[in-house]
Amino acid sequence: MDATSYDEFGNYIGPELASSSESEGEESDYEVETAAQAFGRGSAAQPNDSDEQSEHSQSGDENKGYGELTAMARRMDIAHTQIVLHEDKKYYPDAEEVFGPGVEALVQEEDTQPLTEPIVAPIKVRKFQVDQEEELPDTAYTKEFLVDLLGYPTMTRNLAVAGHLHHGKTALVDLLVASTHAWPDWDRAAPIATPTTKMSKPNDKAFGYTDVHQLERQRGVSLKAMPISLVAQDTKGKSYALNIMDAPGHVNFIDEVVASLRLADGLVLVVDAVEGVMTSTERIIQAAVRERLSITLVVNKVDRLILELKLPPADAYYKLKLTIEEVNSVVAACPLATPAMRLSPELGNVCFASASFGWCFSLQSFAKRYVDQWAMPVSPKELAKRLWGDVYYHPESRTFMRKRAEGGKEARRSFVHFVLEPIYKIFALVTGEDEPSLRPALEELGIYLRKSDYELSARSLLRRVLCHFFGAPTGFVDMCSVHVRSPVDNAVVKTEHLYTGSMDSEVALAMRNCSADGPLVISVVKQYPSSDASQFFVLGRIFSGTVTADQRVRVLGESYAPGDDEDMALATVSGAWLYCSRYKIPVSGLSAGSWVLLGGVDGSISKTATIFDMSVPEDDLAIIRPLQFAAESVIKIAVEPVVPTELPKMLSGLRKIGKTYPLAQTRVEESGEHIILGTGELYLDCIMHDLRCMYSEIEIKVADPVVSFRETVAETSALKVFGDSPNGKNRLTIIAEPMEQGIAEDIESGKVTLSWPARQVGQFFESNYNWDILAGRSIWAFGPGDNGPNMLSDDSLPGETDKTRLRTVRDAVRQGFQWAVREGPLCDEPVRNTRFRILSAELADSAIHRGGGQIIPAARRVCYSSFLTAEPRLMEPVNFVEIQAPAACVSAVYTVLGRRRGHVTHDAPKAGSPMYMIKALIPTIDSCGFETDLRTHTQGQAFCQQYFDHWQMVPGDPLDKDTVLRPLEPSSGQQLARDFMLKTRRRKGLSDDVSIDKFIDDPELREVVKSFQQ
Ligand SMILES: Nc1nc2c(ncn2[C@@H]2O[C@H](COP(=O)(O)OP(=O)(O)O)[C@@H](O)[C@H]2O)c(=O)[nH]1
Ligand SMILES: [Mg+2]
Repeated sequence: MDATSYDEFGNYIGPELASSSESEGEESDYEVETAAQAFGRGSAAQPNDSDEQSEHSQSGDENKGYGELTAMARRMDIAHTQIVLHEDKKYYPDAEEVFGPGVEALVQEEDTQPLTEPIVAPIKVRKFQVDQEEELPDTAYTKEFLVDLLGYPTMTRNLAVAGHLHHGKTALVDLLVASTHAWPDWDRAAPIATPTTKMSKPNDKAFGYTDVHQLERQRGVSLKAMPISLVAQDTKGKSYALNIMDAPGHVNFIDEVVASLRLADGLVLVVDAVEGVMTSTERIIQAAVRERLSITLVVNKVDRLILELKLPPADAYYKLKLTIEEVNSVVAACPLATPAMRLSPELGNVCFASASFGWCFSLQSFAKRYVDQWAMPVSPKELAKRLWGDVYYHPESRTFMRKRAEGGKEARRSFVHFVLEPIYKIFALVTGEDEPSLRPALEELGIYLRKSDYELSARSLLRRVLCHFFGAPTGFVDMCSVHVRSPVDNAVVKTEHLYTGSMDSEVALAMRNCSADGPLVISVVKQYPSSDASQFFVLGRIFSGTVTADQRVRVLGESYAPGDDEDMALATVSGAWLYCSRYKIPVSGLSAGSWVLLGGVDGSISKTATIFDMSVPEDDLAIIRPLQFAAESVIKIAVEPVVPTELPKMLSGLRKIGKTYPLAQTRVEESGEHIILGTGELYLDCIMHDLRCMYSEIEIKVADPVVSFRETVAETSALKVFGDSPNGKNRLTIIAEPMEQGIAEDIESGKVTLSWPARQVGQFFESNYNWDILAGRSIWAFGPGDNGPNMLSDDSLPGETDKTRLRTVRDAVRQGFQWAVREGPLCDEPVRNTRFRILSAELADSAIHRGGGQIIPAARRVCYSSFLTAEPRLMEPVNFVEIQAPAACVSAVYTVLGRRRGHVTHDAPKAGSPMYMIKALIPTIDSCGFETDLRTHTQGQAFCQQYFDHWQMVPGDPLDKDTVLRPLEPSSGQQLARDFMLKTRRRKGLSDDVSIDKFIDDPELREVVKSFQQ
């Protein structure tokens, strides 16, 4: 055996080739090739002429790998002529040689992975949205047509469907979906009656095309505003693209309603024909008027008048009219409302519906039926005008008249005769007759049903008949197309109302024209998680320009201001879709006037944002105003992971909660507690569900809910309190006093702001609060923030104080004030309704001794000490409660309220319904669990909705040390203030008592203050 024919592993390699220098080169070439192939780098085997060349190429960058290979090949070549020590022998290439530099090879001697952890983790299917459709469903139109139609803003309508809880908003949207989508479940399911207890709706799978969150299904109540875009035809057969937002009705979720209104051009208000206008309906109307939207009305559940209340048609007319008038009176009471906003069926801005029975009509669409069926020689519009109000039809003369009786004969109201009676007849027919007599009657009406249809339950059959009778909801489309402005027509109003930048810029101009070719501006108001909650999509309205996938954009957050671009990020749009709740239609681009769902841009967005494309110069950037809520988050819970090491998971979950709940706030208290603030129990409950199940998947401990408090003063400071700066060279004297009633609310609602010129501010307080003009002008700041309900004013006298010098430290004093009012001295809660007046100031001569470091802490301490000498008090939030209950339960309602410090402000029967309406006030801290309590005491017959209404002073002096608090006993009356303060302080990790010594250095002053306090 020739040893040279074999390599060191014993593999046959053939006889050695000639050993001239040239052939040596060839040989190494050959080996390079095999080696390269062996290492999976076939491409590295380029023709190579000589050794030298390969030597050179070692230094070249792109040939580096190749050079390495050559070197190795040579090593291998030398290997069998050289003596290599055992420990230096290298049989296998190492990881770096195989996979390239930077690769680490891990050799684990023992199994370090715990047994509980699978070696190959199974793929977890996370799905938090029900009934998501993977493929696009069949629709009566093609998706391309919908997207094309959206390119014509005049043919688009953006609508927000809102109203009180369970008045049938989702059912109305379902009706529109059912008339345009293939949705077998809807046809199959029977319409169900309105349940008596509102939250216990049976789990009816077919309903709620827009209710896709798991909790929405379980509880039968919408929790998130969900959009859907579809094409629908009006009575003339003209197609419109409708972008519809189905907003939740529960008062806790008013934030979702506000977000929907921001996207829309018109409100479709849904009101239950039996329950009528409720307080939350009023709040929605006010919000819509504030957002400058057109308002249209759908009176839903008309079937309840017939089936439940069994009203005769003439009375049903009055009930419907009453409901419409109730809405009108609320609209008229809004400060910005105009007479043109009046709602009335003959104007075309009111529809009647019974969404669960599948119909919705306007007078025009009903009139068109008559005109078409009897070939009448009038236009439907003319006929419709005569179908409402005090117009009577005289069958003998076949005329409409304003007079009721003529020639001794009583005529019937035209609405009753032409609209209600036919509907009543169908109801009577279908519920009263059997198939043999029913079939010919229906066929006379042009309704041909299948044999199997007659075997359905009465309700399903009724719905099928009514669906056939009324057809598609063309009347609804008529109403929206005429009475809701198109995005183009509404662009000027929307831009002027919302855009914070200059109205003359090119961007503003494009927005006002709703121009598809202008610079891209999108207002993002909502974020939706993907169905496995791993990423977020943002939903926004395009104000101008066209958005396309892969576009590079600037995302401005809420705190962006010109010159402060910290809250600005660059992002690339990863995809654009039309969002239809259960499916998403991918689009290559969408232009001004539509709504769009974007991926890839949510990274920097916490609540709302404004998106610009890169073509807009930085000087022109300005944000679209953040959402303004009439509500406040006052209930708070503290959360903590059960396993402390899982804190980071919880924090990232909390961030996601902030993204998806517009009004939720999360923050960390000084004690390290993580706090979530929400508007109510249901709101917080949903947050906790999402946090635990969707966003963090860890166990979380929750503390009992508490409320936020406010600190305030009841009197003017008992004496002038002064305080020195740390270097002792500056002295400020400040007193605190309560503000007149109403000022705090005016500041908060923006009725007065310090961005006005001083003269205007002076005039405001002069005319509204009888201040002298100088007092108004001397206001230095509101706080906390720009519109906080406290005030700092400079009331020093020019004789006593060097005003010019004082003005130099104005900013520092302001900062001290802001700091003080953000966290008050009683229990670190914000201060409210307090005015701090600077009476005098002695300041150091040289500027260096009166810098911010000296003045800010001094100002803060003096604010505190003046506050503590002015009878400090605690304020608590109070909820407004609206309770609907049958008359028999009213006394039980009073009992439950009485036990929770609540009191009734209004109690009366609701006209035209068997219910009583009770309005009451209840402290928020006692309102947790109120709803459950009420249900148990009234056997589930009473239903309540409550929301934050105002701040109210807690009885008692929080600093009164004589108050005795017994552990484990509820405090009452005058003890409450101290009880609340101590508990809050303990929770926050503060010492039990507020010592005034901390804020006053001067021993004499301290003695005086103490003597005052005793
Ligand atoms: N009788 C009757 N019940 C209805 C009608 N529309 C909706 N409902 C019922 O009212 C309840 C609430 O409806 P839903 O659409 O979820 O209310 P939303 O809270 O306004 O979205 C459901 O049980 C529906 O079946 C209607 O026209 N007539
Ligand atoms: Mg709903």
